[in-house]
Amino acid sequence: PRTIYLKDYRPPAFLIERTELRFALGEDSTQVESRLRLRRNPAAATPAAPLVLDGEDLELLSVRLDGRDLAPGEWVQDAESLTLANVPDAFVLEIVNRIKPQENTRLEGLYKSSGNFCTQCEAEGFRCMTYYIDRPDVMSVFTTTVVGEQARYPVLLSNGNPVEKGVLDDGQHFVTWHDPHPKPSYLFALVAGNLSCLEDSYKTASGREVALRIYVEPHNIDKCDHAMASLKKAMRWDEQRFGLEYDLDIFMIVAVDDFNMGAMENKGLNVFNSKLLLARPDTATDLDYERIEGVIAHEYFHNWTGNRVTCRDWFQLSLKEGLTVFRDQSFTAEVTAGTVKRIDDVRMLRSRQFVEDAGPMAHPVRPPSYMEINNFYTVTVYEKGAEVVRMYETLLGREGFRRGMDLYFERHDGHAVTTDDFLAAMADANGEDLSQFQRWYEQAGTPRVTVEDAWDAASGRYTLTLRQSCPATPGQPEKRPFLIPVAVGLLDAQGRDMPLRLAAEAQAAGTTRVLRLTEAEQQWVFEGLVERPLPSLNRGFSAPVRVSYPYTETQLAFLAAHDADAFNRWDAGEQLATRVLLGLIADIQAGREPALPERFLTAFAAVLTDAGLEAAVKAEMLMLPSENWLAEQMDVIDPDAIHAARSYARRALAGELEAQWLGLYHTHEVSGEYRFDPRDAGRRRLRNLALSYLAALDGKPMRQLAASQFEQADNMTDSLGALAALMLIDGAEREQALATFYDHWRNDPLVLDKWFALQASAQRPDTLARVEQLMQNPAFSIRTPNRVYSLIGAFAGNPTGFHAADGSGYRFIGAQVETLNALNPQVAARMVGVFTRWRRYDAGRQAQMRAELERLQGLDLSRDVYEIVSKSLQ
Ligand code: HT7
Ligand code: ZN
Repeated sequence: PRTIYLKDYRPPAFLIERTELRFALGEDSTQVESRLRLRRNPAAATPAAPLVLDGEDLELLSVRLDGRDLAPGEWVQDAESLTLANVPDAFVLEIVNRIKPQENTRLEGLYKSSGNFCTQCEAEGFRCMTYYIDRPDVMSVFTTTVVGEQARYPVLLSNGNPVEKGVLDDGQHFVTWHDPHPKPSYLFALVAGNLSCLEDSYKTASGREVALRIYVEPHNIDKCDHAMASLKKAMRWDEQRFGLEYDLDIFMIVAVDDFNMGAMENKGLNVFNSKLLLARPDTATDLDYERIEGVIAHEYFHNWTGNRVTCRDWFQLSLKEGLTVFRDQSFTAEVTAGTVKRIDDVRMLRSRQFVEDAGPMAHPVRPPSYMEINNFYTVTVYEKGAEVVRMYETLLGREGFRRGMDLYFERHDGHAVTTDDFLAAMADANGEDLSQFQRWYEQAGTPRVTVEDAWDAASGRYTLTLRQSCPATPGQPEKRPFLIPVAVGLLDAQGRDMPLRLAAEAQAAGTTRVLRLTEAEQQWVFEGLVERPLPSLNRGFSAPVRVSYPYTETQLAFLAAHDADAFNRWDAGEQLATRVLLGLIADIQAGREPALPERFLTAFAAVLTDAGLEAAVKAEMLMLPSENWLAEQMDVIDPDAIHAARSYARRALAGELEAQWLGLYHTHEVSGEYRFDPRDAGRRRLRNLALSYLAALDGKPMRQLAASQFEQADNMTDSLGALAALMLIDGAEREQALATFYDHWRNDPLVLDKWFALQASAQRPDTLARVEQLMQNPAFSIRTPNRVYSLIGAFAGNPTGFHAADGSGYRFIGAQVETLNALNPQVAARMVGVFTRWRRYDAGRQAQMRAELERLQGLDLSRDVYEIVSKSLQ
C-alpha cells in the first residue's frame, strides 16, 4: 500500500457546489443517482487538471455531463477512481451506480444492521456509495432523496430538514432531505428502517425551538431517556460555556447494533453504536451511563468543532477530535465530580497513550503520513490531542481560551482548516507568541521533565531546576524542546500550601504557579519562604509528560495525605503504590517471599478509613495501579510476576483490613430507587471495590456476600459488580451466577457483551478454552464488532491470557485477526494492535509474537492490518 504524506497536500482541483443524491434501497442492491454541480477550484495548483473522483466497489451504470450521455471511452475507471479528462470549468455531472449494502461486512459506506440501512462515511466511506471527491476540504450543500419499501422501511432519514415526502408505486415511498450547511462527504448520513422514536424539544438561548428525536429499534424505546436528558444538558452547556447554539430545526440520533466505533457526528443525524445510547438501570452500569452522557455530548459538540469548522485534510484530525474530547471532558468534569473525571482521563492517557507513544506506531498529534487513515483514530490524536488543547487553556487562562475559541469561529466558520489555524487564533486573540507550542503537534513521544531542587535556609530561597527531554520515536531521532506548562505548588511541613513569590516579584501571588518550561533546562527561584518546602509538581496533570523528582516514600505518603491539589493527592498515592508493587514484582522474580511494606499499609488504611473523603475519590485512591501500567514501568515485561504481585497485594490489603473493608461495604449501601448521580454512583463504585478486595480472601463468607449482592441487585452496576467479584473466587456460586445471568439476559446482546467480557478477562488458566467455547454461543457473531470487542478484544487485553507463555494466546488472536481481516479490516486492525509491543517482552514471548506477526505479514492483508503489522516488524 502507498503512503500518503501531509507535505503532498494540494488544494482540490474541483469544488462541488451542490450535491443531489437519490438512493433507491432494494433487497438485492441499491441504486445511487448523483447529480453534482462542479466547478474548477480557483485555488487549485494545476489549472487544467482532469476530474478525478474517488470510488470503490461500485458498479457504474451511466455518466452524463451537462445533459449528454458519455460513452465508456470518455472516462477511465480503475479500482479506486473514475477520471474524466477535458471537462469544462463549470458543469453538471450525473452518475448512476449500483452497490450491495447487504454484502457490506466492512461497515463503511451504506450497510445493513438488524434489517435497517445505515451509513458510516468517516473517514472515506462515502466513496463506497458513489463516485465523489471524497476529501474533507470539498464542502457541498446536499439534497438527498431516500426511496424504500414503506412496510420495511417506514422511517427514511438523512441530514438537514425534511422538505418533501410522498408515496410511490409498488409500496415504495420517499423522503427528500435538504441540509443548508455546506459539508464534506464524511458527514453525510442515511438511515432507513423500522424504528421507534423518542421525541422532545429544546429551546435555544436565542429562543429557537429545535425538535429532538432519538430513533431506536422498537423494543429499545424504553432505554432512551438518559440519552435524551444528556443531549439537552450538552446543548445548554455549549451555549453557556462557549456561546455555541445548535443551527438546524431538527437534531436526530439513531442507534445501530453494528458499528465499528462509538458514534458518528453526521450533520443533524448522529449515528450511535447502540451500546453508547441505550440505558436502563437494570441493563446499564454507572460507567455506561457516564459514557453515554460523555459521548452524546462529544458528538453534539462536533456540530461546531468538526462540522461548522472542519478539517482541511485527515492529518488535521486532532483539530476536531482533540478539541472535541477536551470539550466533552470539560463538560463531564463540570456536570459531575471534576477530580474523579480528571483521574480517570489521566489514568487512561498514561496506560494507553504513553504506551502508544513509546511503541512502533508512535506518531505526533498531527501525523506526517499514513497508509490507512482509519488507523489514526488513536489515543494520541484523541486523548493527547485533548491534553494539547487543555494546555492552551492552562497557558492562556479560561477567559483567554474562550477569546481564542471565539476568534477561531469568527475566522473559520464554514471552512476546512488546520491545527496551525487553531494555534494562530489562540495566539492572536491573546497577543501571545505560541510558535514553540507548534511542536506538540509535530513531535511524537512523551517528554520527560526531571526536577531538582535546592534550599537555602539563610536566604529563604528555594530553587527548582527543570530539565526536559523526549525519547526518539520512529522517524524522529532528535526532539526540540517543547513549551511545557508545569503547574507547581509548595507544601509546608503541615501540608499547607505556601504563598508563592518568584524572584523579582514584589509580592506573593497565589499558591499554584504555572511555570513555562521552554528550554532544555531552566531555573525558578522562590523567595521569602520560612522553611524548606516539598514540591507538588504538574498539578492537575497540567502537561502530558512524565515527571521525575526523587521523592522518598514518606514524602509521597505525605503528599497523598495533604496536597491541596486533589489530583496530585491521588497521583502521589499512585506513585507510591507503583513503587511498592514494582518491589513485590522484583521479590517474586528473585524467588523471595513478597511482603507489603508496613508504611504502605498504614497509608492505605488511612485513606480507607478517612471519613472526610468523597466516596468516588476514595475509590480512585484505593484502586491499585493496573497490570498494564506496571508493565510499562519494567524494562522486560513479566506478565506472570506482575499478576502474582498484584494479586498478592490485593490479598494482603484485603486480609489486613478485612474489618474496614466490610465496614465500608455495609455503610455504603445506596437506598431507594436507582439514580444516576455522582453521589450514588460514587458510593456504588466504592462498595463494589470493597467487594472485589474481599473476594480476594476467597472462602465461603465472601462467596456468600457476593452471591447475595448478585441475587438482590436491582441495577446492573451492582449485579455486574457482584458477578465480577465472583469471577475471582472458585466455587459453585460463580458458575451458578454466570448461568443465571445468561438465562436472564439471553435476548439482550448488549448485556451479554458484559457477560462475554467478564469471562474473557478472567485471569484463569482455562480462559482461552472458555473463550473458544463462547465463540460457539448463538449470541456470538464475528461479524458484529460489539461481540468481537467484548469477547476477543477482552481476551486480547487480558495480560495473562494473551501472554500465556506457551504462545496459545498469540496464536488464537492471530487467527482471529486473519478471519477479521477479510470481513472487517477496521476491527481486525484494532485487534492486531496488541502485538505491536512485542519487543518489550522476554525472548521466548518475543519470538512467538514475532512469528505470529510474520505469519500475518505473509497473508493477503488489508491496508489497515498491513500498516500495523509492517510497522511493528520494522
Ligand atoms: N468522528 C467519529 C469517528 C468515527 C469513525 C472513524 C473511522 C471509522 C468509523 C468511525 N466511526 C466514527 C467519532 C468521533 O470521534 O466522534
Ligand atoms: Zn469525535
